[in-house]
Order: sequence, then structure tokens, then C-alpha cells
Amino acid sequence: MKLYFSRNPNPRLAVAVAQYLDAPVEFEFAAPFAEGQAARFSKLNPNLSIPILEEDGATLWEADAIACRLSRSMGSNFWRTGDDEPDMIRWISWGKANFVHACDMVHFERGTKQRYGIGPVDEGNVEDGLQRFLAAGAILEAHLSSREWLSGDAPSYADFRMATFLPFNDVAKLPLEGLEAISRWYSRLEELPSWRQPFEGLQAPELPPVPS
Ligand SMILES: N[C@@H](CCC(=O)N[C@@H](CS)C(=O)NCC(=O)O)C(=O)O
Repeated sequence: MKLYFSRNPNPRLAVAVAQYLDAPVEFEFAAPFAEGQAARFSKLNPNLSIPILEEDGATLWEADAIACRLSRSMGSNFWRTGDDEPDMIRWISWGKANFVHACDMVHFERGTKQRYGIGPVDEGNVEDGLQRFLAAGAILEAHLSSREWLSGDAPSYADFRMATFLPFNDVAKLPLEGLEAISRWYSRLEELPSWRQPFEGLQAPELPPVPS
């Protein structure tokens, strides 16, 4: 199995999952949007985006699908199975439409666009993202105030997915202050070496810096 990755948020998530599960994947740094790369990567993923998991001549794209695949192949309950699965999927689904989406909106303006010179920060989009972050953050805060992990009593993929953009908060600057349960939960995630340092030992250039 080969996992094509970069240091950006969704590939980082997939690498962290593979490392957490100790899955036997070969990691290959990829830059599918770089000049000259489209022809190769469009055959692996018509969206051109990463992560991509290549296995037995076929490819699987979307970090969530890759996490499910790796968890199954490792016989792990990280992607919950059986009666615990719907609850985990609830948080993945809600997260992508709400909390993660809000983080993505702000990170895209303050992070991705600035790193890659895509255009100036659209303050209207940032404001919209911040409003959504606060609304979703209140729901997440309430849920996490009485528990350590989103689903059950151990980390699941829902925790990793919910936190996709938080390692990039040096540039996104999402207001986590006052969201104490979320901050405690995120500190617990950072205690996991696979989450804190997923790229340890891997060959991958640093992301372009965000100009100050
Ligand atoms: N919905 C996709 C999103 C994938 C995506 O947006 N990937 C971005 C990074 S976050 C990408 O391919 N960027 C090009 C790069 O990192 O070189 C997923 O969850 O896997």
C-alpha cells in the first residue's frame, strides 16, 4: 500500500491515521498541483487532491475512506465497528458540515491562500468562518465537557477528523480561548505521537511559509 501525502491538512490527517494504526504503508510525498504533475495524478484521483491510497493497482481517495480502509486492514476499532459505528459517523458527518468546515474556511483564507499566493485574505469569508466556528464550537464544547473523546472512551477517527485543521492554528488563529473542554481534548490528542508528529522520519518539504 502506498500513501501519497503532503504536509497540508487532509494528507496530514491520513498520515496521522496510518501512523496511529502502525499500518504498513509506504509514504510518498506528492505535489499534484505542481507544474507537470497533473497528468500523473489525474489517473490516481480525478480531483487531483491528496491523500491517495494506492493498493493492488487501484486507488482510494478521501481521507475518511482511507482511514476506514486502514483501520479495517489493521483489525482496529479506531474506525468504530458494530453498534459503536453510528455514533462515530455522527461526529464525522456533523464535524465536516460544521466545526471542520468552519476551521477550513478560516484556514483557507489565512493559511492556504497566503502560502500559495492565491489572493488576499477575504475578510468576509473569515468573519463567516469565525461565526460558524463559534456556533459549532459551542456544541462541541458542551459534548466534550463531560468526556475525554468524541465517541466512546478511547480515540476514534472522529477525534482525528474533528481536529484536522487545529495543528495549523498558528496561521488560522481560530479563537480557542474560552473553549476549555475543546482545548483539553486537543491537548490529549497532542499527547499522541502520531498526531503530534505524523511526519517524523518521512521525507517531505516544509510547507511554504505564510508571509507576515
Ligand atoms: N475531501 C478531501 C480533501 C483533500 C484536499 O483538499 N487535499 C488538499 C490538501 S488539504 C490537497 O490535495 N492539496 C494539495 C497539496 O497538499 O499538495 C479529503 O478529505 O481527502
